[in-house]
Amino acid sequence: MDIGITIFNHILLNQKLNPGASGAFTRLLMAIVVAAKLVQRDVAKAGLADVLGRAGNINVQGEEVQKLDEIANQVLKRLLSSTGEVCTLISEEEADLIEIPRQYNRGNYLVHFDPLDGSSNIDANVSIGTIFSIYRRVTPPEMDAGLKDALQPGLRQVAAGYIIYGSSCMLVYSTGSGVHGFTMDPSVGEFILSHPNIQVPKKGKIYSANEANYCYWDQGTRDYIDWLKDPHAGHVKPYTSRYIGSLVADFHRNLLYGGIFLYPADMRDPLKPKGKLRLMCEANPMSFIIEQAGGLATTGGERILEIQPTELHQRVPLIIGSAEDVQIYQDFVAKANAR
Ligand code: AHM
Ligand code: MG
Repeated sequence: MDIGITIFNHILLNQKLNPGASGAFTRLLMAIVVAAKLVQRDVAKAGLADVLGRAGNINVQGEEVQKLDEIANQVLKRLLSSTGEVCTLISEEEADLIEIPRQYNRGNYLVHFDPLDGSSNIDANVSIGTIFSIYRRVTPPEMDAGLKDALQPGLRQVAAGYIIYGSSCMLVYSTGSGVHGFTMDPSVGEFILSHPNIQVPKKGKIYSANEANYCYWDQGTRDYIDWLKDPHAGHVKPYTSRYIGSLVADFHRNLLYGGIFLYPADMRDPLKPKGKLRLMCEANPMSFIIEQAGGLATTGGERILEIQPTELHQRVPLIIGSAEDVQIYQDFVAKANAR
C-alpha cells in the first residue's frame, strides 16, 4: 500500500539536499514530530478530564493529574533535550532559559516553543496547537547559552512550524524553502505530506480579530476594520469575519484560505501600547511561515521578523496574512499616523 511521503522521509530528503548537514537539525525536527504524536494522544483525551481526574487531582491509578499544557511542556523539554542538539530551550510556560540536564550533550541549536497555544479553549473542544521556532546558537559552544542566543531576530530562524490538534492533527513547517503541511494518518500513526508548498492566496476575504477590543485599537486599525465592513467600499467580494481565539487555528485557516489575522496593540494607555501575543514563541514562527508562503507579517509599523528582541517573553502587536491584505492594512495605519 502506498501511504505517500512520510514526514520522516521529507526531513531526510531535505537533509540530503544539504550535503554538509550533520544530521543534528534532522534529529531536532524528528524529536518535535514524536512530541507532536505524544501531545496529540493526550489532547484527544481532553474531554475525559472529569473521568480520568482533573489537574491537581489524583487519578484512578493514584497518579497526580497534570494539566495538558504542563504535559506538553514536559514532553517537548524531554524530547528536545535528549537529542543532545540543543544548548537551551525557551518555553512560553517558563520564565527563564531552560537548562539542559547534565546527562545530555549540549548542541548548537536552541528552540523557542509554546507547548499548547490556545489552551483556555481545551475544555470546549476547540482546536489548539503547539508552536516552535529553531535558531542556531551565536555564542561559542564552550560557553553556557544565554540571552544573546535566545534573543535573536526572527530573520535568523532556521526553521519554524506548528502542530494543530484539530479535526485532524496536522504539522506544518518550513526550513526556509517553502511551507509544507503533513496530516496524521491515525491508522498508521504517521504524518503524511498532504499540503506541499503551501502558498497563501495573495488576497483573501476573511478577517480575524477580537473586535471586542475595537475601542482600544489605534485609529488606523479602526479605520481599516470599518473599511472591511463598509458595503459601499467597492470590495470585489465582501469580507467575512472568522475568529476562533486560538492563534494556530485562526492562522492555519487563513494560511489555506487567504485573509488577515489581527491582534493589534491595546492603546488603553496610549503611552504604553500593549501587544498580547509573544514575539519569540508566537509571532516570529508564524511570520517566518507566512513569509515563506508569500504573505506578510507586521506590527503595523515594523516587519515582525526584523524586530530585535529585548526580553524572552516580549509581546508584540501581530498583523499577519495575505500580502495584499496586510499591505492595505499598513496603508491605513500610515494614513492615520500622517493625519
Ligand atoms: P495563550 O498563549 O495564553 O493561549 O494566549 C494566546 C491566545 C492565542 O491563541 C489567541 O490568538 C489569543 O490568545 C486570543 O486572545 P483573546 O482571547 O484576547 O482574543
Ligand atoms: Mg500561546
